[in-house]
Amino acid sequence: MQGLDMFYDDIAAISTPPGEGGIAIIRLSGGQVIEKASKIFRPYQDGVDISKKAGYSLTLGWIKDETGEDLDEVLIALMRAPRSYTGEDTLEIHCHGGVLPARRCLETVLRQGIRIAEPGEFTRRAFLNGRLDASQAEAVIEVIRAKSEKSMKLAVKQLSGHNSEYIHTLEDRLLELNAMVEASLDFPDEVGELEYKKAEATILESLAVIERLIRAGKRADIYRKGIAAAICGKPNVGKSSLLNVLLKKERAIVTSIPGTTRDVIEEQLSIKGIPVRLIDTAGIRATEDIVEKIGVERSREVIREADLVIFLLDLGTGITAEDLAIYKEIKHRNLIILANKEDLEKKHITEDELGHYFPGVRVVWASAREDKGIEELEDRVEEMALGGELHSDDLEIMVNLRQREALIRAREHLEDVLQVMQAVPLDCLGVDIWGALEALGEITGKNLKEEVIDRMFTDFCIGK
Ligand SMILES: Nc1nc2c(ncn2[C@@H]2O[C@H](COP(=O)(O)OP(=O)(O)OP(=O)(O)O)[C@@H](O)[C@H]2O)c(=O)[nH]1
Ligand SMILES: [Mg+2]
Repeated sequence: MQGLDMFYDDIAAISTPPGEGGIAIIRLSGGQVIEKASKIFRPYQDGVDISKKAGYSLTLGWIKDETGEDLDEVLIALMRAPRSYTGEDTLEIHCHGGVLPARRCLETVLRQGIRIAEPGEFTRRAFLNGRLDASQAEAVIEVIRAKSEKSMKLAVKQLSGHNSEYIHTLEDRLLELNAMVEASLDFPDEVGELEYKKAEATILESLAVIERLIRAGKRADIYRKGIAAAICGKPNVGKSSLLNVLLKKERAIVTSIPGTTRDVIEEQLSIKGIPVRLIDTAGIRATEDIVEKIGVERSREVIREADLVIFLLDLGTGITAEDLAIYKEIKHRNLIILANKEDLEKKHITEDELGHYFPGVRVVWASAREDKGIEELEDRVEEMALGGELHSDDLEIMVNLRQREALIRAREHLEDVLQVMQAVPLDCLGVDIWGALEALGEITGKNLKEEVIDRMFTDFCIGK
């Protein structure tokens, strides 16, 4: 694909989000954009011509509208091919950050025979021009969309080429194996036991790496998408208090009157780097109050849809029939029990009772009011969210669905090689080794089909 860049037309888009801000940026990319922009730009300093300026330069001046009148005062940042985001000549117009200045500047730019960019088109060009590989290009949107520090960190690693390094190492290994296989074609008599052993070891090692990458992908998904956790329990157990202490702010009303929360309250927060949609619900009980009744119904719905349920018990009241009725509804869910109000002097629940009524459920002893045991709860939430995907040798990288599918195909090919290895001549293994290599190549973007490339950029915003 490289070398085609001269055939790409000139594109432009507003790269900053709509609305008011300090500045707005209109980004232009393509072979003629500097020339074209120079026609609508009046520099502050006489004699300055941006089309003559070097890359990485800034020029202050004015954008002129179609009548030649000054439209807005702007700063122009110039990046010349190939040292730009897209790999082409790129120019950014930094105008005042309002809806109108940005839109009017863009209109003026478009009048120069530059077309509006499609979503993700700048990054697509960066990929097609070899500035970023496929995995890195996909990381761009992950960085933009990151919902927690952790997912951002993972995305930045992907952007810096971390995933690709693993893939290249795997590719090197398999190419070496393939060379060995090919050598066996040329010198069949010299291929002995040793080669089989060596080939087998290489494949097993490669499979182990692929396995770890697939696992990392599953984990990363949780960091990327997050989970929904519902707090449930009978009235007055301290659900809203728990929401507040986890959020570290007084979000929900807390009173000693049972039935205080009547609606579902939702807040987004990050627990151990996992984006969590935390939902406080109305205390579940039979009630004649119409408003509360609707609230209870809504709570049930939310609890059904949550990935994780935090079930609160009150150490002050002991385990009641109400608790057991709620437990019956939720016992098949991903459950953590929080035995709340541990600060109370007199506790009416024992470990034995917990084991008896709620066998096999993890229990955290805590005080939402005094912020005790909350950290342990956070650890449990992390554990449950990652659902056994936690291993000490886990890779700290993000692997998206497209990449994971390619890894699974590579794994299948290598498993085939392993299976028939002893039965067929070494040279017959080449097909599957190449199959695995092709699948791995898709991750970094070698030989990607047009529609796959299209799909990669469907989530992007305009201007990126
Ligand atoms: N001693 C003690 N009291 C607590 C604790 N957590 C909550 N409470 C008290 O229990 C009462 C009810 O707390 P809420 O957080 O409103 O309980 P809730 O489960 O949201 O109640 P509803 O919204 O009515 O279902 C309040 O008086 C809280 O101060 C705790 O850890 N220890
Ligand atoms: Mg409440």
